[in-house]
Amino acid sequence: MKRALITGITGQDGMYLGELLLSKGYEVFGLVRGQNNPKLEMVRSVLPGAKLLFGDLTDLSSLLRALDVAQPDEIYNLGAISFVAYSWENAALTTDVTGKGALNILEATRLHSGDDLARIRFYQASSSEMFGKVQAVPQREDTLLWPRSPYGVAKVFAHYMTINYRESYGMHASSGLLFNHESPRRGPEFVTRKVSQAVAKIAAGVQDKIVMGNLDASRDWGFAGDYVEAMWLMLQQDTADDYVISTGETHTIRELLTVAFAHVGIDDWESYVVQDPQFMRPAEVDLLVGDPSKAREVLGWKPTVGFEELVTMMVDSDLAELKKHG
Ligand code: NDP
Ligand code: GDR
Repeated sequence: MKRALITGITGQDGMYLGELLLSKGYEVFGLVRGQNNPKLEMVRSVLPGAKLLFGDLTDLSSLLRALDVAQPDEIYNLGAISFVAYSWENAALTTDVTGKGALNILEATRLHSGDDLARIRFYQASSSEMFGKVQAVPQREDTLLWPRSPYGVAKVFAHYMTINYRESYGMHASSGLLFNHESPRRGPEFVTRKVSQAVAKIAAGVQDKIVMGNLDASRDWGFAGDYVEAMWLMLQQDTADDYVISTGETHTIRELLTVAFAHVGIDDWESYVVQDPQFMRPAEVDLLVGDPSKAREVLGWKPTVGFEELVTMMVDSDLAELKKHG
């Protein structure tokens, strides 16, 4: 039985990845920061077989302790401060967790591995946000990185540290340059879930407006369930490498609003949307669209859920949630 340690198991991806690994017969260990996290209840119900260990990416000794208990064959570093807008408010903390936290877990893995440094397979959650002010369309593994947020800068540091540990120590460390991926488990602060929740409430007559930021940005949105499969595939390869994971399609926030509102029978979405500068970012990433050819050719990976299906799945889930709670 293989053993895996997931940091960020209480997040959207952590839960999907945990389900995938449990279904493949893995023993799953998840790093959690404390008892008071309201998401723990959901983790325990979605991942009943997972063992939760206390630790924090900013605390190297806690990571070493977790590795000692878990004795993992595979480590998935998904833990991060991941909300881009928040990263301007807390740039230093974002750097510590999202950037230096990755270095801490790489270093803990190196120290724990002993003489056989390629024994443990390591996954780093890199991001399309690293492309920032994009230097090529579509973006590929070798496109120049130009991050536009403190979060993006921290992810670039973590990305190159992962490559550096692979090149310096021969570690089996791979990095997935994942484009935006969403699901009914997406945090409510991210734009897709903010829209799906608001549209469900507007359709139910319990909310009348949604307050938004920039509607012109374009994102390459896929389904989180598909994307965790790509993470696992990367660690099953003989050689560690870096891969873009995306759908290859891009859509604006306006298109997101159009599809979500149309799904509940509302065609004039503009009458429900208010723009407010508080949701505009100091620097925006205008256009993301990834080229997933390498992942398709080497990993045999391809997305199964398209944009409209993803948006309607999220709206339906929020409608069902509202109904459940009366
Ligand atoms: P979430 O924001 O849903 O989850 C983030 C996780 O990180 C949570 O489990 C959180 O735990 C944990 N975490 C936060 N701070 C720390 C810390 N100091 N030590 C340990 N863990 C911590 O993110 P997603 O699931 O959406 O994303 C997973 C990873 O993939 C992240 O690294 C993200 O940056 C990256 N990514 C995500 C993309 C996406 O579109 N979803 C695209 C590309 C990359 P807690 O519950 O305690 O706060
Ligand atoms: P992003 O996702 O920044 O791409 O990072 P988010 O959903 O927050 O924003 C996407 C785009 O929507 C615009 N936008 C708004 N965004 C939010 N959150 N709220 C609004 O009201 C709003 N109005 C417009 C934003 O300006 C932006 O252009 C996500 C995170 O999961 C990162 O961790 C991950 O690395 C990247 O995706 C890839």
